[in-house]
Amino acid sequence: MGTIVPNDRGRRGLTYTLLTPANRYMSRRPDLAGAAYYKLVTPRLAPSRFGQELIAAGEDEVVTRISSGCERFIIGMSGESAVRLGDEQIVLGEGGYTYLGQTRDFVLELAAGASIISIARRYEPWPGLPEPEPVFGRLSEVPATPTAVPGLRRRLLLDPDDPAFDFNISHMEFGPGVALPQIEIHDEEHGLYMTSGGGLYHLDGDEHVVSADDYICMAPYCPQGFRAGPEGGSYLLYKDTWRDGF
Ligand code: UGY
Ligand code: MN
Repeated sequence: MGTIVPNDRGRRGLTYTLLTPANRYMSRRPDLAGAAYYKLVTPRLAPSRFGQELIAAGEDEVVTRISSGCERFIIGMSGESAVRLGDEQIVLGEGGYTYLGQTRDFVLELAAGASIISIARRYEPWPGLPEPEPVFGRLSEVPATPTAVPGLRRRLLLDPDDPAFDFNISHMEFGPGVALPQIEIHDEEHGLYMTSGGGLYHLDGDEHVVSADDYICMAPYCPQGFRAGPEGGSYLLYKDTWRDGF
């Protein structure tokens, strides 16, 4: 007997998953009829405390009201997308993003063919700190700050010094051959979406070739490291922050 079909790098490890475009499998939701809807991770993948999804409109536009009781980060990946908050329409488009606290109800609009990534989690309040106000920004306008590693720059899309946020989103940008300086092992979990280039990802003792549009979910304490390939690489990184993990 031969193999069923060749696998395409997708993997479910004990402390991580790697989802490639060829391994993703579409889900359905009543408000997203006609759209491609991929649940990259949900809290059903224990012990994940967040969800991340990719929504790509088909031939029809998507207009849906979101009132889930979660805080959300939404970033436009391609085409024309927008968020309507009360009377205000905030255009996202490629690289435009928003953070909306969990008490905000809003309408998400995607033109035909547009796509977005959305991240949601139940907000973990901290005594004395208010829910963060809505944030609107554009990836290209966030300063890319150099790190201790030459050739590695990081854009922080939410205010890293505001402890009211219980997560942050970074855009990590690696020059050709540039690597993280250590195999990190930490309590915070990650949702990682490769936005360009590629390289080699170390995940809990395994090494995987990764490229644009791959997705990795890392559980707490998943050993992790990355070296970019000859064209460099970048990824969007969710990381919980400012809380004690309990
Ligand atoms: O901030 C981080 O944890 C980051 N250095 N991790 C990663 O890129 N895998
Ligand atoms: Mn990390």
